[in-house]
Amino acid sequence: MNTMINEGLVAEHNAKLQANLDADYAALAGVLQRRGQDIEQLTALAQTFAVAVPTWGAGTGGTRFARFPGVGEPRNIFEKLEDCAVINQLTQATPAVSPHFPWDKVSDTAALREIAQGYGLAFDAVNSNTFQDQLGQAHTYKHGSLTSQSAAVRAQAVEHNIECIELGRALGSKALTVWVGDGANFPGQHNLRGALERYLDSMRDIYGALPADWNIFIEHKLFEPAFYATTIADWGTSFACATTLGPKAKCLVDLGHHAPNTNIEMIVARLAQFGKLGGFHFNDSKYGDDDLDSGSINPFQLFLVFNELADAAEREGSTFNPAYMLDQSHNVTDPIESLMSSAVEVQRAFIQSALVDRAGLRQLQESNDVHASAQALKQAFRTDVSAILAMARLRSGAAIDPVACYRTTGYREARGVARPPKAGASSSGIV
Ligand SMILES: [Mn+2]
Repeated sequence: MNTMINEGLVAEHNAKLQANLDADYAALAGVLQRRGQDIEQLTALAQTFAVAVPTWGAGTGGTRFARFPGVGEPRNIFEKLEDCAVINQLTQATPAVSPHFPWDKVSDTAALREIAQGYGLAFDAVNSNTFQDQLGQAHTYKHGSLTSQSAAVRAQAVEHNIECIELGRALGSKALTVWVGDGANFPGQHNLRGALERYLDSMRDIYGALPADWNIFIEHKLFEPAFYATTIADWGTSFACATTLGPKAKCLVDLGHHAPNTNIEMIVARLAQFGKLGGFHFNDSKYGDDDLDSGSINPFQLFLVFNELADAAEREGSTFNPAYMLDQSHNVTDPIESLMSSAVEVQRAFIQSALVDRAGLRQLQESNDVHASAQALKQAFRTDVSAILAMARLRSGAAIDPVACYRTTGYREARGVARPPKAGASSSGIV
């Protein structure tokens, strides 16, 4: 396998930190043993965790005000794959990438797949983009795409999504994520029901082009760029559309796409209950669709989401398999550092949720012991599982401390030389 980081550097890093890790691991093993939990099982579970990295996350995102490019940013999909390979090499938690078209479109898709495989990377859900115009495009999306009043615009948007499916097939992907910014900025701008009817008509055409073993994920978003009424604004609309379209259509939950204080874990429980939870875009936020690093603002919410996922997994068994993807915008950090630490934070919530004694919690709930029920979750959330995550990485050949290791490699500085800024190159595209 091709590695972007010299394996000797990773081994050197791990050798320096291993004695401390062994001590921390032994101490945590003792704490967990007193609770009747086996640390080895948890470490093995942590080694199975995987979350996909979005190709657009490898570059600096920027805001609507400005974009401040970082040093040695990737300028195309091949360079994005190099960075994704670094992230997976040092965390062993991100074995797949989620591409976004048309940015990641290349002339030889088979060659792209081979290069990714060379790094040990697969392709997760593909993402379409009808929220901005591309050079040479026949019709503008200024007034909508899948919901446009114009049949020609809708046809163009449908055709793009079908092309994404074809590209995804060639890459080995199994799902298409559709997010549209369609909606209205003013009351009266469009007919609220008519827009959703047109959306469903367009989506039926896309759904019809799905291979038998594919899913289509509907991503909702409360607002922006439509500030008055977004066509697919909430999980209820997403659920209704997914149900109308058929069994291959499922809902995608982006953690940043809800009103402040929304109980997202309850949405997760509802979608799981009715078999419509397709996947996640993990990120964090304080106010709106901030696209901040996962777990950086509200790690308890992330834990509670995974607590519902653990409950669903226990009920549904191996058929319950939602897609996990990061979806973040990195404006003031090195995207590689943000993506590595975010993958670890999502993995942390996954392991913390595994600490919950589910049978014990059910008993507490049945006996209406409210305080003890709440404490059962808090105890799991308060447990520092860092040593489990680090041991899982060590055993999988990754770095005990991914960011610290990355900083010893000089990778970013070397990319600064190898990737001089290119006029017109864009790596953004955050949904
Ligand atoms: Mn998203």
